[in-house]
Amino acid sequence: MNAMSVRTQSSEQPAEAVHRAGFACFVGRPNAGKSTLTNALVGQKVAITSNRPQTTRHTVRGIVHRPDAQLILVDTPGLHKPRTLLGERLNDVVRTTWAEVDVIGFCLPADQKIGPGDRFIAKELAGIRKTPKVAIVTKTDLVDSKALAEQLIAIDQLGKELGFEWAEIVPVSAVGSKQVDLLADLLIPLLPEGPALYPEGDLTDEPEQVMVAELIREAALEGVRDELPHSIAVVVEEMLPREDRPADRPLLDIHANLYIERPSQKGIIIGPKGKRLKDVGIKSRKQIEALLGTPVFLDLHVKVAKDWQRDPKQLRRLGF
Ligand SMILES: Nc1nc2c(ncn2[C@@H]2O[C@H](COP(=O)(O)OP(=O)(O)OP(=O)(O)O)[C@@H](O)[C@H]2O)c(=O)[nH]1
Ligand SMILES: [Mg+2]
Repeated sequence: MNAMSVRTQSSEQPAEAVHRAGFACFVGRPNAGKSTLTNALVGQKVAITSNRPQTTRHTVRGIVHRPDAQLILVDTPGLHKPRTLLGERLNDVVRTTWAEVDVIGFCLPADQKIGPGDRFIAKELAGIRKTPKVAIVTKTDLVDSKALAEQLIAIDQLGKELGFEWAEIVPVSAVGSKQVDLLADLLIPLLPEGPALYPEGDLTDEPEQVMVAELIREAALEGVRDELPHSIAVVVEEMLPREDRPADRPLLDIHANLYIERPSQKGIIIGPKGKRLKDVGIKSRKQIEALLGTPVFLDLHVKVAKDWQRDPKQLRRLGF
């Protein structure tokens, strides 16, 4: 099979009686588009996304159900040069994950030349001999066909330099919904035969409390700059149905803390007259209500957890 071919429609598989189920992880530099692609394949938001690097901070499983297969995607944090203890922990999570899955999907954005960060990851992947590696060129909507072709050739070359062949090289656009289904078609044959691992209809195994915290963090990431995105952490302390509500008008009380690292960051997060924090609350509440299917009262507080990215004790408290 020619791994370089850009297929515009699903490759026709012969009807197979076997059922496959297994894990494919997405790895790559921060901001490569891993979480957006995970969501596009699952057909629902299971992982938060942002244009800030290092948005994802834990592995998120998204489940794709097909009649002939169950493809469990494991979205991972972007692998990067760590500057904090948090960064080291995130990289450890990625390395543990790719050692455990059936297929590795290495995401490289179409609009950026292969850089030292990508080479570093590819070199490590070369060491994992037993696992098939699929190169995924993301964000193809951002480039023309000539640039895309050059990127495909460069990626093929990268594999050869490191002494391995990609099982496939697949260009996709998660935002433009291009070749996303094809990617699933190509990943599934690389999974082992076996029965479904998750119940029909489950799209993720993220606990609700974690998803809620992530939606708040996603809203808080929007519009903040510099180091601030890295400094934000969110913990949902409590989710309880409000007592004394009529059965047809339930309300869920959610108490959440938004942590930052320094007192000086408080003003930025809260904004003039509290406007920013209020907007974060409104925006995330809408998403939380859609996720949980119930009206929500969101009680959001900003707290300082001094230098939490570097402090093992604080990291543990925040769930890392
Ligand atoms: N134009 C375009 N933008 C995309 C596409 N996929 C992702 N993006 C954008 O790229 C940015 C990063 O996307 P994420 O999915 O959060 O990237 P990630 O690889 O999960 O990043 P980390 O979690 O930080 O490692 C976001 O602003 C996305 O909207 C795509 O197919 N086309
Ligand atoms: Mg991500």
